[in-house]
Formats: sequence, C-alpha cells, structure tokens
Amino acid sequence: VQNAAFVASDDVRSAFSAAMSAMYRTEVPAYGTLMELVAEVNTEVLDATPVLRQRLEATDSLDRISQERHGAIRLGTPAELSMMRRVFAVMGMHPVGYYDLSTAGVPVHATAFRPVGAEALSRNPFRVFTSLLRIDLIGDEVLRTEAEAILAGRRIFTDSAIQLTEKAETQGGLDQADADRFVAEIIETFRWHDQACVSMEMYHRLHQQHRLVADVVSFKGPHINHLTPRTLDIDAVQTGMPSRGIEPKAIVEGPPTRRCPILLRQTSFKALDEPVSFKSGSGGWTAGSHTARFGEIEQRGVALTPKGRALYDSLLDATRKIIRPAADGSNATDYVEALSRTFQSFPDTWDSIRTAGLGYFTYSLTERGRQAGSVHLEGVDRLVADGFVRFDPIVYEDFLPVSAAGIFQSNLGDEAGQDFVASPNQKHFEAALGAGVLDEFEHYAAIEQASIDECRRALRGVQA
Ligand code: OOG
Ligand code: NI
Repeated sequence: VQNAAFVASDDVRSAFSAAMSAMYRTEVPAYGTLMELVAEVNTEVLDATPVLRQRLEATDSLDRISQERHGAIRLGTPAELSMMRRVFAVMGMHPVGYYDLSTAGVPVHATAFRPVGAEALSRNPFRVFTSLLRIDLIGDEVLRTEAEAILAGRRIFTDSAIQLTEKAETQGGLDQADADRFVAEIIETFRWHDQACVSMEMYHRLHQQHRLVADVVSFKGPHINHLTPRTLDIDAVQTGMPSRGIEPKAIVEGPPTRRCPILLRQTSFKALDEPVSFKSGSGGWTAGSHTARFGEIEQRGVALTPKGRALYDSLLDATRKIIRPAADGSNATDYVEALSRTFQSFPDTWDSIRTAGLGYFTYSLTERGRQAGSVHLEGVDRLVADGFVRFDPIVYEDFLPVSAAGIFQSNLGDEAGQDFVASPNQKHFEAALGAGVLDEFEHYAAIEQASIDECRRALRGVQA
C-alpha cells in the first residue's frame, strides 16, 4: 500500500508523459501537426461509429485515447539500462517483453517499459521502447574500444535524478514537491543536444559502422527519437499526412486493414536532418548534421494469445515470401494487396476471434446478468450465449519486432540493411537490465482471468 503522502506512480507517469509531449512539440513541430491530425481523425471515427464509442466508454478507455503515446530511446551501456529501469519503476513502468532487432540488421535489443495491470493501464498507458546498443556486434575492434570509452565517460542522468530515484526507492514513493522535481530532472535525460560529444571525424567512423552506433555514441544522452499518438483509424491519418506537409513511409507496418483490428499497426514520417555541431581540436565547433528524430502513429487492436500470435506470424511470413516491401515504396500497392489476401484466413469478427482462442478479452456482466435471480455458474461461453456476460477486446500494449525493424530501417535510410549474425541474447539483456523482463502473454491472460473471476463472484452474489 502506498503512503498517502506520496504521489501515486500513475500520476508521476502522467506528469512525465505530458512533459515529454510538451518538450517534443517544441523540438519537433511536425509532431504537433500530427497530434492535431490524429485528434481530428479520432473524433470523426467516434462520431461515425457509436458502437466503438460505447465500447470504449464501457471499458473505461475513452478518456485515455488522447493521452496515449509511446516513445523510444536507445541506450549505450548496461549501467544506463539498469538505472533507466529504476527510474521508470518510480513511474510504475516495468520491462515487458524482449525484442531482438539483430535479425533485421539493427544492432540493438530492447524491451518496453510500461505499466502493467488493467488499473494502471487505464490511468495512463505511456510506454517507452528502450533499446540497448549491441556493442559486441561492432566488428571493428579498434572502433569498438573507442566507442566503449566514450560511452563509459558520459553521464546521462543528472545527480538530482539519481538522488530522487534512490529516495523514492528507500521511502517507497515521492511527495508532490519531489515528484515535480523528479519529472523535471528526468526530462533532461531525454532532451535533444545539438552539440555532439565527439568530433566530426569520429562521428563519421561510427556512422560508417552503423547509423545507429553514431546516434547512440555521439551524444550526451539518449534523446527521445519519437513520440507516437494512438489513432483509431491509421489509414485515414496516413492518407491525411501529405496534405499537412508530412510525408509518411510507404506502407503501414503490421496487419492489414480489418474490421476487427488486431495487435498493432504503425506508420512513421522520415527522420529530420538536424543541425549539430561537432567538437573540433581547438576547443571550437564544426557545423554538421544528424538524422535521428522522426514521427510515428499507431493503431492498437486486440492482444493475441500465443495461438493467435503464431497465426499472425505465419501469415506475415507467408506474405513476405510472396513479396517483400521495398524500402523505396515502389511495390507498396502490391504488398498491401498480398497482405490483405493472406490475412483473409484470420477470423474477423470479435466472436470468432474469441471462440477460436486467438485473442484476449475481458468479461463483464450485462444488464441481464446484473438483474439475474439465480444463475448456474456455467463456463463463460455459456454465460455469454445466455446474455449474462459481455466481452470486450483487451488492447495490445506491446510492440512487434518485424514492425519495429521496419520503423528503424525507414529512418536509417535505405542502405541501412546490414548483415549481423542474428543472435538474440535475452540472458545478456536481462543481466544488463538487472532484472527479468515480464512475459506479455501471462500478463494478458491474467487480466482476462481476473475479469472472469469477477463475473463469477458477482453472479454467485446474485444467487445467494
Ligand atoms: C525504436 C523503433 C521501435 C516501434 O514503435 O516499433 C518502435 C527506435 O527507432 O529506436 O518504436
Ligand atoms: Ni515507435
């Protein structure tokens, strides 16, 4: 139980997410434009689809739509990652899932820090996709040693940020004044720096190894590289982007357009080329530029069970055997066509997804259930069929490795597809993190089960 004098971790997270959004809006104006477009589209969708509005109202998530966003950072060392875990924990964000991007030619592995549990998620689902550079994948040994030395010398957290995190850990929370300071100090870690901490020459060597290596090693801190609002109709936003002067990537990542959205669909606009000054020998600066920050939007659908996820993976795989989306977008129409065709074998009504055991749902009593005099505690399917219980899809709160790779790549430039030996290494990642990552499936299954138990309790109460 949290001490009443302390600010709830959900509230610290909300304050942090709002502060990040305000900062990114001033740093990357196109983000503000995108936010406006998303808000407009969401209002249109809700007006045109009363059923969706009712569902979101009933499941308590209508208010949160406009607040929803995720961000991403890339860290350089195990020490940075484990400190980041402690910082996020103060905000009720915990590492969920392991993502290996080395298979896609991106030398990082990652987790998502996010709230867990239905209650915390409905308060504010803000999450941060957090990558750790796989320095072991830098082939050039000399460069690797230099990069390690540079990273070892930087401090990405302010002293106060560390002190306040320690204070929160010992006390079990922060009072309002400390929580405000904590958010202000933590924001510093995510800020953009237009002065690199390396020379132009070093930057180019790092860049030649991989753009991502340059992005991580050349700067004082892990600038937030995108913040992503959630839309209820990603196709509408994708189509609307050019008229606002924003050029989206050619295809939407993830599943195709469907009546019942599953998992996650994402699209992004290309990273900006931003002015950066590099250290020069004489203590002065040389003008240059760096490309890192971009914009992204997402549409979230139902969380899939392992069975549903296996079907999703196999259909995505089957599509990519027919056609691979080209980086320049030249075969985008054909790809989307093939994707839609292949995914026809994925059921597309909520009930068929549910009865086939492909997705996770929460269950709650209907009006009839609440009024019922005596109900036999049948299986939940029976209770649904008899109209005592309704079901609603559980939103997928995580990420997709193939999509993430597509997002990384579209922003690294077309030449970025590089070959690393694919070597997922969850054990190393967790050692760096200083903790295990949570299993996303277990988490959704627990939310589903809790809702079923709750229905049963309520119905039993009615019976007595
Ligand atoms: C992270 C890319 C992954 C997503 O939405 O899949 C991601 C990065 O570019 O650092 O954010
Ligand atoms: Ni993203």
